[in-house]
Amino acid sequence: KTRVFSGMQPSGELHLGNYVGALQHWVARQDESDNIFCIVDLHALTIPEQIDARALHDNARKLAALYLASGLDPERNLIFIQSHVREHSELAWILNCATPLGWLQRMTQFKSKAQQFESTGTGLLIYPALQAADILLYDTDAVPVGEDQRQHIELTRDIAIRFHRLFGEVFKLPVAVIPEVGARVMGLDDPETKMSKSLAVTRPGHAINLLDDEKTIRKAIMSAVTDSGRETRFAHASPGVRNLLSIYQALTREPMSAVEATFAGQGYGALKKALVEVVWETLRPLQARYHEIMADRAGLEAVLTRGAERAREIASATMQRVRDATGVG
Ligand code: AQP
Repeated sequence: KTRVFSGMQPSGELHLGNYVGALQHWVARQDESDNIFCIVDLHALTIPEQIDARALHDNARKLAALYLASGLDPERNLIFIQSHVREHSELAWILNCATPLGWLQRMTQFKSKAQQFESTGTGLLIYPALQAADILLYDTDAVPVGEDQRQHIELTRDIAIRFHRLFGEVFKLPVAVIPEVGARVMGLDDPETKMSKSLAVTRPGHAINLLDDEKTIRKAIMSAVTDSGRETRFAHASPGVRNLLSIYQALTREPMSAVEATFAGQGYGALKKALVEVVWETLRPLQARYHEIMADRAGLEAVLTRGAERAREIASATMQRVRDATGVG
């Protein structure tokens, strides 16, 4: 079976972009592959100014609960917290040594995040090598992610290839799997900017969080930026309208032509109202399951402990191959 690996940072609540671009697809395809889904808490440390120890610890559990509440079955998917498996940090160091500095400095996510903060930690720069370690440890074939991660997965392949040239073949080369619809959900308040966790903190109306109540969702969608026309065909719509149509299409899984037929000749008010309904129909049951899961913290910890044990078995075998190839250990 194809080995699938992906993860998310516990750096705040998940938003609809994370769900539509990644999580929804993990759930939909969970029977097709051998799946490993990680909560990448070490990655959240890359912006240390934003870290509160208790909140990070809690957010990792909340993110695990959101994975389960979205429909990932812990029996069919290996779910664990990255820092519980020490091999991630160990392999990251070795991959850092094999990664030319220029490759990391070229990453668009690094460039844009480095601009947002007064001082930049080294972790922000070398984050993609840790991500490469996450993926390569598990002999991953496919990494289902949103469009913004395409460059990092390509870098993962390049790092593996360079490692192979230096030390010999050890890793499987993974490919990014990016959905056709909803791979880049844009901010509702600004359709030129990607919907993002960090912007959602300071800009109400930018994102819809998976745990938002109906009123907040309605307000964000009804005030989403559109234009003064009535164009609801994908190819001709303005960026704001296209964003709403794409979210609608991703959540209903209707073909583009059916979505266009539904809204043909209607104003944007009708599209927004329909979208509020579709989003709430998706999130209401998800939230109910989330609260049930969070009420059974022992059950959740058990899933994560079991996940880490199974992950460690795979990761330690790969690390042994890396130690043999490099001569450390
Ligand atoms: N706007 C988006 N549209 C579609 N997919 C998206 N993803 C993120 N934003 C969008 C995908 O969600 C997964 C989450 O990965 P992450 O936790 O590493 O998220 P991130 O890229 O750091 O998320 P944010 O929200 O954009 O956070 P900040 O503000 O910190 O940069 C990935 O598969 C990602 O592609």
